[in-house]
Amino acid sequence: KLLEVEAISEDVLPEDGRIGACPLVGVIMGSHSDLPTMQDAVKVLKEFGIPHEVDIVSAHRTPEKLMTYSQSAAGRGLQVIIAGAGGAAHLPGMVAAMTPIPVIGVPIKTSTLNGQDSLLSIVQMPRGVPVATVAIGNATNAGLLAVRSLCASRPKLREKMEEYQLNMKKMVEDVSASLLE
Ligand code: RP5
Repeated sequence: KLLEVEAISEDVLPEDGRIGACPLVGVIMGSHSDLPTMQDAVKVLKEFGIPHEVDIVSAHRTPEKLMTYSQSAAGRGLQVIIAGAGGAAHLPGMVAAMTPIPVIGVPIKTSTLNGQDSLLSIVQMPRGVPVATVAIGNATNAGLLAVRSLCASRPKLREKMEEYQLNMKKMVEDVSASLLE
């Protein structure tokens, strides 16, 4: 079963502690075949202790579910949706059309056009209906972007993100130093 709700970490609670144990981020994808890519977003959310849910929602194969999911997302407490799709990748855009919360689109790499089809389908949204599109296959950045968007009202989470960035910087510096040895 793909739908999962992780336990809430105290780090992600806003100052007033309003939010209960409901997922803050929804990770959805057009097909089970997108899961290996989308797992990277889930991994980031787990690392930062963000309560999240994962599900398959297809714009073309399960249109009714797409509508129910998108229209109920904000009311259920979701604050960001990460949507991955490949080929004629209409899922992120259609979700964005039916929810007021931010949608991050992940273009899935395809075998025929290397994901350029997915990228263009997701990124070329009309004015008024934004989808924040990450690079082809880069679900890690989608996860990080979701965490960053939750940081504004969560100081402890912001600290964790700053720590993540410092670690990354240190790793690059260490590699540079080892090259000079
Ligand atoms: C899209 O079609 C999915 O997002 C997936 O990337 C692609 C192929 O789906 P499958 O035929 O592998 O289920 O809707």
